[in-house]
Amino acid sequence: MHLRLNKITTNTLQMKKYSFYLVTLLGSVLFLSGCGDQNGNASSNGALASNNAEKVYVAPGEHDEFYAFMSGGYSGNVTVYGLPSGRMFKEIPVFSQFPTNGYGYSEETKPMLETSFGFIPNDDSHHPDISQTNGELDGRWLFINGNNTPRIARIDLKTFETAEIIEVPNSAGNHSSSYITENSEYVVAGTRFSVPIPQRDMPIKDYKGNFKGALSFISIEPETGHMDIKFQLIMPGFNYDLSHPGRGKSHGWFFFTTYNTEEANSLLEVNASQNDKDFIAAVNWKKIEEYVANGGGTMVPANYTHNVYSDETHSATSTMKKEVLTVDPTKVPGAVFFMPTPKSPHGVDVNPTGDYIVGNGKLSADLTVFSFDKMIAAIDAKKYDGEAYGLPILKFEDVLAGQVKSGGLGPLHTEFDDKGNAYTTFFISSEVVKWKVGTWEVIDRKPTFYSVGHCMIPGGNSRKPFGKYLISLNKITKDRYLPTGPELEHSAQLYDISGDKMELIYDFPTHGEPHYAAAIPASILAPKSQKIYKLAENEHPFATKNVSDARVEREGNVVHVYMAMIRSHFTPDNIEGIKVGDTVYFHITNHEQDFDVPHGFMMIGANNSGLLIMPGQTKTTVWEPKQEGVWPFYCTDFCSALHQEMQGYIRVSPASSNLDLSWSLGE
Ligand code: RUQ
Ligand code: CUA
Repeated sequence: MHLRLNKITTNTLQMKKYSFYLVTLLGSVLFLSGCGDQNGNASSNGALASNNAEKVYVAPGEHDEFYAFMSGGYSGNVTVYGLPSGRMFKEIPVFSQFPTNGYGYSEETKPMLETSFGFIPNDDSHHPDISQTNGELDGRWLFINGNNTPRIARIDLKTFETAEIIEVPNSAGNHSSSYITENSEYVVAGTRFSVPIPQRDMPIKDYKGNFKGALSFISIEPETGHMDIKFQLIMPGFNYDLSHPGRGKSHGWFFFTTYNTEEANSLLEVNASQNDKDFIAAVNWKKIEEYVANGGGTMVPANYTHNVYSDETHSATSTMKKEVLTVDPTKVPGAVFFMPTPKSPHGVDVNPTGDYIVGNGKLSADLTVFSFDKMIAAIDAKKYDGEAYGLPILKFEDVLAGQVKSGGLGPLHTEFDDKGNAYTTFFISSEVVKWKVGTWEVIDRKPTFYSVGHCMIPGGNSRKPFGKYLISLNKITKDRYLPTGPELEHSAQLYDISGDKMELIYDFPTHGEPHYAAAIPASILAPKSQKIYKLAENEHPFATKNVSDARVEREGNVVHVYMAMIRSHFTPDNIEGIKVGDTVYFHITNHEQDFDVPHGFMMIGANNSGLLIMPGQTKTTVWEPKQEGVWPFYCTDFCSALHQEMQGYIRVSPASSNLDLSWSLGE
């Protein structure tokens, strides 16, 4: 007990040091009052309460209450955790090649990573969001943005696999993404960097007034989930940082934060902080939808890929799309308004009823809360405070609902519980602050260790949050865990928010850099989780559905191996007649029809990843034998007591050899 208390005191001191460093760095005159409060809180830190161990303990064989999907940041992927245990269940490959199971390496999944720039092996994934029906999580799909090469991915929550990726043209730094409207009509993707539209060779100094920012509304087909860019709003050349949908009464609107309304192109850390206020852009997407339905907008040439994975063929296809519908917002009166928001806002968040829009000005101590009703009243009264590039600016005082005098520094993101409370993370003062929606009073604050980015409450971005836990997704990990050299995993912290005061109950490391996360009760997802792929429904063109069909075929220098696998044998397991210079495709079908019996495949010297093949599935890897000899392959997944026997040989002859193909079928 005593030791842990010391540890917390040390951490608090280091946190203060770190905070100080950052504040100094910012060269800001912001005050430091937030830290004083934290000292008091740290000594009554919830981690000392003995029953906290029970709160996070999920006994062996028991299941967690929530699934949490964490973005992987620069890993490009999504990781799946259980709450409250913090146990990691799966890493879902999305935008990155993943040698663990061959995603992005197998012939079937390579098309998933095709873009207009060619094949891209990775990305930076930021903000997952779960599909909704009537504003509540429905657990069908998870969407996430690729930030670097602008893309949106859809993950199927039956298979926990990436099912679709669409590229977003006219965008760069796809950050104000991938948020869902309350009936999953659209997943929205906004550009962070404004760029020349269309892209062209021009001087960077001519940015101002010439670069533009695209906000893309991507429709979601209600049955299949298939995505299609319905329209792109071509906005002024600001940076569009984050966004959230309206809900309830504000359904039909979407809110985007902007910064760099100065339109600086260099030294942004100084030049983009000149304006006291940037904007939250309020977009009436229903109005634009109507405009487009009546033939509005301009179809322009564009190149972007649409990659779709099929569970029937176990293969992805990549299609290059050639045009996109753009909309000039000044041509749609009543569609876009700017609300002035202090101090370079980062997150913009909408409360569960849809009444309030919270702007988190990251160079500020206060939060700015706008009223949706007041916004509509100001729009109806046409009370404007000038315009920016032809788009009306509303008067700050007219739309302001209240300000949260937080006492914290560097607010980034806000989430909501089901009891009318909001929770905001503060990066600089390293804390989560709980406040009351409507009275704007601060109710509680707890330190995070350290430098928190997003926080997340299951369903916190919906009409129906599950306000039992909050996770803070922290950037700095040092001294929370055993050191692992200079590179540390980031750290998540779990707070019990069921009472009046938040209690820190658990720490756990996360993979990559989780920005946002999304969580859902396990009771919604677990019963639907798919266990196998049915072999009878496998429509892969190279599937070997009967072991007797296993064979090897040559077409010139290309050899196709139709291979089947079942505990604990490959058919065929001996192949002769392969030659140096051949390209050999192994099309391997797993004949198991039991849950959790994958087999693996690796071939010595293959310049490729191995495969991990699920029951009923077919996957293909390519091998180019470079040396004569007899070369083994084997199963990489310990699948039975005879797993070590699951192996085979390939005889490779010189390029000039006349040896005919032959293979063993185990007769
Ligand atoms: S985000 S915290 Cu605020 Cu994309 Cu990272
Ligand atoms: Cu199959 Cu080990």
